[in-house]
Amino acid sequence: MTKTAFITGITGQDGSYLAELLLRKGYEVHGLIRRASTFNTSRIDHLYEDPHDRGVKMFLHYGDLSDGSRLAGLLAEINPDEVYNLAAQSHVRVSFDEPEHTGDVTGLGTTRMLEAVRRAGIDTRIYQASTSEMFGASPPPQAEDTPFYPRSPYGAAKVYSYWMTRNYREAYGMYAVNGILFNHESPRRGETFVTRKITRAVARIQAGTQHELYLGNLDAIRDWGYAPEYVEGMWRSLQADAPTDYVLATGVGITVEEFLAGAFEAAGLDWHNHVKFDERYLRPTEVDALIGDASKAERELGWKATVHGPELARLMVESDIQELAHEGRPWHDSVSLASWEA
Ligand code: NAP
Ligand code: F7E
Repeated sequence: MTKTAFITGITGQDGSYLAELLLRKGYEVHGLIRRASTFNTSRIDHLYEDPHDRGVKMFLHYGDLSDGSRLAGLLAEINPDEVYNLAAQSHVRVSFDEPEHTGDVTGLGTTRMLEAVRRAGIDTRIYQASTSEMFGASPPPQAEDTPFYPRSPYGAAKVYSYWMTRNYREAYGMYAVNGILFNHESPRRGETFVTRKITRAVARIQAGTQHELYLGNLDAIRDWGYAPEYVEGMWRSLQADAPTDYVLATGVGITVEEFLAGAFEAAGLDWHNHVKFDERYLRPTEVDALIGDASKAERELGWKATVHGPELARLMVESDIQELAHEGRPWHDSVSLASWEA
């Protein structure tokens, strides 16, 4: 029997990789997209099929996490086996500028999804994209039982979503799972997150079209993994017999400066010659160190991250150099995913 999945945030980094994965597994995939005045589907254009053709497996629906009645209508109509709630205002720094909007979408948006499923009365497994930002000031290593201490409006909104997901599981017996995701990156990473900001700049500096790169705090430690591996972990989390929450992380933490050095080295450059400080990239409250303990996911799901730190920096730099050389090329990744297709 063909399984059906509904993905919010399908146009984002993770949504695009997850859509690919589920299509490869034979799912019918439905995605929520926002109406925009310009095209916002560049990450999934290569998956698009004309809905007039026969045998189409991917369908896109306009909607927004701020619109509960639309979500309820779509959930009742699609009746998916699995829902992946990946949509969010996901930028930590921006959440300080837009705390109310972040609370509405990243926080209440999750409740709207959960409530839409509950009211539709459908038998659906739900994956909530929770985050290591919920741990905030709690020192590493962070695991499923580490106390939350969020340090941003984004982190606080995700803590609310985390508890709503658990509450719907406990109150209504719903199969609802939190994935506590540590940072994960890729050539499709949004251009204003620090890894991609760095790797795009490296490509431009090497090409001679950019000379300086302005950054904020270089001392923060992050546990950076590779996004395609994390969407595999999301899917595995929904295949378990019983719903429970899982940390997904590499277990390796490096500083922003170490990632920076690795990225510049990958192009034969020295970051000291190009990087300048700009305080606008500092956050009012910073998360100093996130290093995850994903042993539960390894034990119960057989999931283990294999790409991190310098290798990740290298593959993102290579991709940005190629992208600059061949503007408009289709998305491509340099690490084989074959081993993840269980
Ligand atoms: P992303 O690239 O920023 O994608 C976010 C997605 O959410 C986009 O598709 C965006 O649509 C959509 N979206 C934003 N506001 C929306 C709204 N009001 N209604 C409907 N859709 C909306 O994020 P990502 O890196 O793929 O992350 C996926 C999820 O995992 C997010 O919930 C994020 O908070 C969480 N997470 C990510 C990481 C990470 O390191 N990547 C770590 C922990 C947790 P547009 O394309 O139209 O903007
Ligand atoms: O910052 C520092 C910054 O914005 C990483 C999201 O996916 O992961 C992500 O959130 C670090 C921070 O990611 C710049 O201060 C220095 O310490 O790439 P980022 P993030 O804040 O860790 C979590 C797990 C999520 O859930 C989020 O959705 O880098 N940093 N200079 C900078 N950061 C940015 N963006 N820009 C700079 O110029």
